[in-house]
Amino acid sequence: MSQQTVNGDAFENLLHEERRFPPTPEFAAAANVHEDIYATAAEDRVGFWAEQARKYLTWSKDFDQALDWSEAPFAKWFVGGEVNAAYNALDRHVEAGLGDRVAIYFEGEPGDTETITYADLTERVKKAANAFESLGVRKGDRVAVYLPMIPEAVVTMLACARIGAVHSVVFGGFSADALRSRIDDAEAKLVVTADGTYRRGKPSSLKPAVDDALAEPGHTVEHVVVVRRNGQDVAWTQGRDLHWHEVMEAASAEHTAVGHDSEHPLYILYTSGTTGKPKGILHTTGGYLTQCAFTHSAVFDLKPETDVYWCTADIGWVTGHSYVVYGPLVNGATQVMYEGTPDSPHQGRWWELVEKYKVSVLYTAPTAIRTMMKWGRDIPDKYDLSSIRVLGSVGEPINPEAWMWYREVIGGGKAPIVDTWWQTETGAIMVAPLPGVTATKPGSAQVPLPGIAVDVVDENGKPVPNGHGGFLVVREPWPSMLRTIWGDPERFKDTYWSRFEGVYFAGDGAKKDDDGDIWLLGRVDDVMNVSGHRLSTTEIESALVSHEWVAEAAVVGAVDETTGQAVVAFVILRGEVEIPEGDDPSAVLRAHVGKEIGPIAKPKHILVVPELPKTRSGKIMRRLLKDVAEGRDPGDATTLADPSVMQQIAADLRK
Ligand code: 6R9
Repeated sequence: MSQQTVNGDAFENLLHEERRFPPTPEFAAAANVHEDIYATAAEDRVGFWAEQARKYLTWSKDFDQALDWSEAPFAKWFVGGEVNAAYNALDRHVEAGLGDRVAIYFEGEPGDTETITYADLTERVKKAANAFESLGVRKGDRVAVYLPMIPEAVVTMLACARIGAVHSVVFGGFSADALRSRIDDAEAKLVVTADGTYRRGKPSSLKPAVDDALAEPGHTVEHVVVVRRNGQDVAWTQGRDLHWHEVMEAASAEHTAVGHDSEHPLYILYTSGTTGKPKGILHTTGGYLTQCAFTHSAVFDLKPETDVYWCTADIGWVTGHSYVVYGPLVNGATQVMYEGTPDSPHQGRWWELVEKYKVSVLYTAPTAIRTMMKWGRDIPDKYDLSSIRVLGSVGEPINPEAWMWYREVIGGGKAPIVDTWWQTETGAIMVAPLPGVTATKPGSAQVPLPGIAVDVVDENGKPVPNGHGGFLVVREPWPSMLRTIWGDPERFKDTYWSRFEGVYFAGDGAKKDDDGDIWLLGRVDDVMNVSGHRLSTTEIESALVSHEWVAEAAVVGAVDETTGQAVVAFVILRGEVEIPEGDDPSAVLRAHVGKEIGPIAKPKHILVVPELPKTRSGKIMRRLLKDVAEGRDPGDATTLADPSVMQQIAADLRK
């Protein structure tokens, strides 16, 4: 049976989650949006988005048509409108007298800090816009960005947007080869990078990878602008390489933003497909900004005057694009930006920052939460986290256990948690509770946002009834949807629009519970088939993590002669647990999964490991674990945050 089939019986073992956390009356009363927003959006979906576009953005030319879907699946939103992303993120706040408001509290890993107001940031972006133009970058040209989490990353992205150049941010953790293939695919004219950064207290370099990437001729890059960050020695190619500080010093601080067409490309961001070369996801301007700003305000209940917001995502990830750069700045938020790792110089670094800046809205990933759980609650308990009033989660399903820990330990038992489902392709949040409206439920992303038509369908594209699982789809176009795959419109149609007629196929398994709330079950290729029973990796991982010994778990289906596939689990135990003498963790955990889900779900093997292989965006690389589970040498591990993890696991298994 194909791995890509999920049917109504797929998830017989649905989680039964009875806990509910309604908003307090005070929170609900003061919230940015209320219950009636769902009905308003349902009445006139496209009109609703047109209203948000005019509410959240300043258009230099108003649009005539909200949506043109006549060439579906190629959408055009806010047709005829003109808008400048950088003007919306910067100048207009300064013009409104908010120039002194802090835009970014930057905290470097070594402890250096910078407080950047909206006026400062606007000036820096104007200079960078002039500087890039002086290097020959024109509207429509592509600029590759290979930078750490430093303010120059934000400045670069907004400077590109200002002049209509298309940025393509590449993770600082990616190899020279990965960088080169992305530079080539987008035909980038300029690369902006840094000498390096700091990771876990040590300098970590970036510029050498750019040099390697550009060593072979045949590329389109004319200049490389290099930010001096960690001061390490770097090789220099005369004529090609330029120092950021020199270029910026020479540039004028006067730059007038002009509106770009609503459908003008804003950026390309590469994301890995199931096979083959990465897909260059293309986002355009008006629709993307509208949905980023709306969701940032509605889902996080952001109050720009009083909140201090912190999204821990790297700008190399879509979350960094939509919820570090565009959403928050368009909304005039004050935010924290942190360069380094959460355990440098100590495991309380994040909580120290929350206390120091009085962070009130925190947005992070389940993998980080589970890591913090593993380190133990006594670490966050040392800090004053009472400023926190909303907590967000993104990137993976959040297990109910991690959700509860997040709520209790970080949110003081009162901050609502918003579990936000979306993708690089969707551009902005699609499914999430609204913190002043929805009674939240641990582990579920729950409800499509107003104006978003998400559904769960069976193999034939028919909506599943409550209590059943299937595929997550989007039925109607949405403003921040990807417009195409860069240079490959056929692949765009094949990948997303061919599985079911006329609807967007997200590639995620999902179920509707008895209340109709949506639970995400991982990628459809993460569904296992054990003796004809369909099991989701997420469900078994959730069951494992619900055991008090377990901090994190990853489950894969490994080929098995008798059962088709067998469940193999990799677990990290919590630092603080003491396992009673004579207890075998594997046996105890197998029994626990049997009790939580049913005997069929019991992993055949449970391997206790020190770490799990993860990408820098925090997603577990199950492909590599599958290789190990099936006795193969795991292949390319260069996209891992820590490539040595696979060696550690392999060494452990040989013991
Ligand atoms: C924003 C982002 C997209 C994939 C997506 C899904 C998983 C993201 C999730 C979630 C369950 C959530 N995912 N958020 N799964 N619950 N709240 O992560 O984009 O890097 O493109 O990944 O991440 O599998 O399809 P991206």
